[in-house]
Amino acid sequence: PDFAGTWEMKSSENFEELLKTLGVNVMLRKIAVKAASKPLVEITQDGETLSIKTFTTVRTTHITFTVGQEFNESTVDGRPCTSFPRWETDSKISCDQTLQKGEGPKTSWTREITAEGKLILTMRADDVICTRVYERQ
Ligand code: R12
Repeated sequence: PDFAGTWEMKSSENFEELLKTLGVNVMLRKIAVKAASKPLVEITQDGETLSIKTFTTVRTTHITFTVGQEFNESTVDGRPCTSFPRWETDSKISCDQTLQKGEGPKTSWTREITAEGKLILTMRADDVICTRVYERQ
């Protein structure tokens, strides 16, 4: 599938609940929820190698990975983790995260391109799943 493009978010569910589960305090949560309500995502792709830049007013992240190969990133609350992305279906990448230090909720994300050409991001912490739908700009 083609993940490449400049994406804007159309809907988001459970983002604050996700941060709560991760133990983010209420002040940071409010700032993060506001900032994360208008993100911009730029993805470039070369085969199974993806580069994903996520821009918000308070934080910009950039990850590059190849499906099937471990890489280092940070959880959404900023803790360094090792991630293992794999194909869950032929259009969906599923990525389990392992914290590099300390304990915390079990986290993972998925990114999927739908038949309608939307990008669906899910982020999970224990039993809380945040779902965010993006469309190409
Ligand atoms: C914390 C600090 C910050 C944030 C948190 C804890 C903010 C995180 C933000 C995340 C955005 C995620 C997006 C995901 C996506 C935009 C703003 C939570 C700055 O300690 O849709 O890909 C310092």
